[in-house]
Parts: sequence; C-alpha cells; structure tokens
Amino acid sequence: MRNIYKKILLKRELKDKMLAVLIDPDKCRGSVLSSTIAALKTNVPDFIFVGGSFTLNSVDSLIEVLREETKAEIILFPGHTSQFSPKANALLYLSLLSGRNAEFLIGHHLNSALMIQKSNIEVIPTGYLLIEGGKSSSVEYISNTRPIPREKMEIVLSTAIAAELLGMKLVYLEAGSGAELPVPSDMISYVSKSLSLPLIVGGGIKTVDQLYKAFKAGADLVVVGNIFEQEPQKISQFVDCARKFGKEEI
Ligand code: 1GP
Repeated sequence: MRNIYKKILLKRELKDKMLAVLIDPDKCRGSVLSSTIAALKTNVPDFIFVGGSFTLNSVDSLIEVLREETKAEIILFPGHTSQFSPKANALLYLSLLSGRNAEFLIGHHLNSALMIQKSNIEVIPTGYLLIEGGKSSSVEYISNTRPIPREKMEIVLSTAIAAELLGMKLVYLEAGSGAELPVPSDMISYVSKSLSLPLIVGGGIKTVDQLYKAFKAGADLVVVGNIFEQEPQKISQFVDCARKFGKEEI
C-alpha cells in the first residue's frame, strides 16, 4: 500500500495541517519511550518519524514496539543507511541539498538502493535543507556541511525550487534537532508561496505557539521531537493544535 504521499497531498488540498512526532531510537528509550507511547495512544499524530543524525540502537525493534502500541503511520527519517527498516510505512529518501557533500546527495542512496527496491516500501524523495538554527546541529556535524544562513531567503527558495525541478516530492526545511531558533516564519511563507510541493518544517519547535506560527506561515507538516523527549505529555496539545488549525480559534 503506497498511500502516505497521497494522504499528504489530500490533507494539503483540504488545507489540513499535519504533525509528525520524531522518535530518535537512541534518545527515546526506557521510561521516556514508555511515557511517549502512553501519550501517543490517546493522541495519535498524523505520522511518527523514526530516525536521527547518529544512532546506535535498532530502528527495527523500535518500529515493532510502536506498531504494537500505536495507530500512527511510521515514516523513516534516516540519518544513515543503517537506519533502514522495511517495517515502516514509508521512507523519506533524503537528499541534503543545502550541502555539497556527495555522500548525502547520492552516496547513501546508491548504497541502499537495491535493498530499498527489494523491500517494496513507499519511497518519498525529499529535498532536505538545513537552515541555521542558532547553534551547531548534529546534521551539520555528521554531514560535514554548512547550513544556509537564516537571512538568505533567495538561496533557500532557489534550492527548494531545484528540488521540485529535480522531481522530488517533498521539501523539508530543517533547523536541526534541538535548535535554539526554529526556521523563521518569513522564510516558511516565502518558500511556501512559490513551491508547489508540500512543505515540511522542523527543528527547535518547543511550544504550541511556535507550531501554530509555522502552520500559519505555510508549513504543511511540522516535525517535533526534542521537547517530547523532555515532556511527552505535551504531545496532546500539539496534536490538538494540528487537528484544529484553521477550523476554530486555538
Ligand atoms: C529534527 O526536525 C526535527 O530533525 C525535529 O526537531 O527535535 O528540535 O523538535 P526537534
């Protein structure tokens, strides 16, 4: 069943907003994982993203637990080929277009291509753009690339449009997990106005107000991880905000 991208397009057409809860297999373990799962049972986000820039723990076993305990669809958000699992519903096939490191533009892709093809998983080619988030991020360090400066809106827009012209299906503006500053609202709005593709935004979003602002600026799907590792009970407010956005005052 290849229905994740269709669901994203449909929700976008309906002007519904989406939330993805990011679970890093290394950071979300033990009691943090139990409380996260408890929150996810009653507050089902649109998606659960699984992955991280650098992980040592198995993605496979985490997905098995999430499958048993929650209803949300699971999308791989891999920082490395080793984070592939055929058990997920879909895979974001990321190209780090803001950088000039061939490993993250095509290297990991060819290393995993045959394995992915064999698995029959839904593959969603995604242009991934790292934006300066106020402090150095794991993506920046691991990929050995520099983020796009926050004020360079034309560079961000041109890169996003290049992703579209290359045939990618999503664009992801990433400030980095735990960023001090999320992607600026004016940048989200500038890009979303000229881009035909669904726009994902993530990194450093810690409050419902920031989530609301990202949606209002034009993000279709917002990814939140870090804050839930500290306060999993906040998942309910965030799910609520995404569900109610545009339908009633929040
Ligand atoms: C990181 O965009 C995601 O890749 C989510 O960021 O962990 O800061 O919420 P946070």
